[in-house]
Amino acid sequence: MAQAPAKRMKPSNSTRDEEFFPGVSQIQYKPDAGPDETLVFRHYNPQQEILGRTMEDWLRFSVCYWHTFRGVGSDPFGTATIKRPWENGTDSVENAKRRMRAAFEFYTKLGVKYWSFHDRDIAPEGATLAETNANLDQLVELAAELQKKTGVKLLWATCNLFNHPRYMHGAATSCDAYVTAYAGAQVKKGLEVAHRLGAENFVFWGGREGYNSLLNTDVKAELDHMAAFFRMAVAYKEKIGFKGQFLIEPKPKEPTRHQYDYDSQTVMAFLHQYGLTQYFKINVEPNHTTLAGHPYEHDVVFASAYGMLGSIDANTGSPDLGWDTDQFPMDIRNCTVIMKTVIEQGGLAPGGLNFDAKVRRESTELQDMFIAHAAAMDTFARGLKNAARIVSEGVMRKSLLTRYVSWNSGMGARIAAGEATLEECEKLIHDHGEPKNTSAHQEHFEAMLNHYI
Ligand code: XLS
Ligand code: NI
Ligand code: NI
Repeated sequence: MAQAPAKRMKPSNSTRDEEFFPGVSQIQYKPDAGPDETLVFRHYNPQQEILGRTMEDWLRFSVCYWHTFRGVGSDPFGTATIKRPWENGTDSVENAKRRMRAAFEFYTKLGVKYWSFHDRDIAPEGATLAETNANLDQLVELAAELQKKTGVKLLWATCNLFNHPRYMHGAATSCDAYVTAYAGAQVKKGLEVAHRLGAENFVFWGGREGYNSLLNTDVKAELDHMAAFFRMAVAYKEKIGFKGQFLIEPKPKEPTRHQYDYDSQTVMAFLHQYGLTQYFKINVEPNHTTLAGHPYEHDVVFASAYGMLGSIDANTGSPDLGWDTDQFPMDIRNCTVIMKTVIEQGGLAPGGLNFDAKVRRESTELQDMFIAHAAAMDTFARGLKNAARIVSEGVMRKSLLTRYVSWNSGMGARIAAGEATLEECEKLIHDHGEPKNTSAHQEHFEAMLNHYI
């Protein structure tokens, strides 16, 4: 595999001064590509219309900065395996700028319209908050310039409130109020940056908002503090007029033993409990969903059912491993069921499909970055086409509605409308006896899904 794709690389005709991917030109739509041509799109044809909207509009692909431009292939057992040619091994602002130019060349050649980042991905931390913010400003100005030049937009920004040692006990849920105040200062700046770059969303992922031991944790106090922190963020968002959608990204654990934003339902209950529902939606990451012990599409379906699905961190894991391995989504069945929900809710905008995914640490060549993204985009494009047929033909939906037909009239309709009483229930059963057993036809549904995949 290492050899084969290299031969396919064409010399680039770019006229830029500095080219970081000279071996790769714009990825093309080539429906008749052969099986080993993996630097093309076979299905993703951005301007093709599906159910009255372009594929590009349905899918709203985004590349994440942290994995694709900061990932070096290290894991808990091994150091870096990936060395990118634009990196000079320093954490300087100059190196960060070169990296960012490489990133925008990548987005353009891949043909995505969006990117996403954490504040600390794009600029080095300084000795003080003031120094850190000054570094960030330099990179934000470059990002604004590159966004303008390329037309690539910011799907979302977020603050890294988990990596620095100060956040070891959490950020919004730290036992140390001074640390929470630091996180507040960081989020203030993060919101200003998101506003400056026209971010369409702003994500909160509470990496260390959870516990490792219940013996040393006041869970109620920590959750109260988290709600208070979110209220400060909402107030500042409104003050500066930032219009992006706030998103919370659930994850059940890792790095903490238990993370408070466990899954979609937990986040919705939290928001409801603290009166915050109207200010947030959910950014579902399927690898987190499976980590929570749910089927791949579970959180997407649950969030969407309550009108709370805001965006998707499109990735997958290896359920046999039980870690957040952030692999590229390559499973057509999974992408089909996700896109079915997206179509049913009328789209994801202002959210999108953000590839929170990293090439394996053994995939060390530059072209692997392109192949991984292009193949995952193609998988979602296939999923979109399949899902469009499922939704427009309506056969599966009809079968589903048939299961619930008893709720449309009589006692079912009265219970659903809140008009029935327990006494009426009792009378009905005395008069008519045992319910008839009806089949769920699960295999019928599975076979129907396979028809479309
Ligand atoms: C980690 C999360 C993280 C968020 C952004 O597991 O997926 O990458 O998406 O902080
Ligand atoms: Ni994520
Ligand atoms: Ni993740």
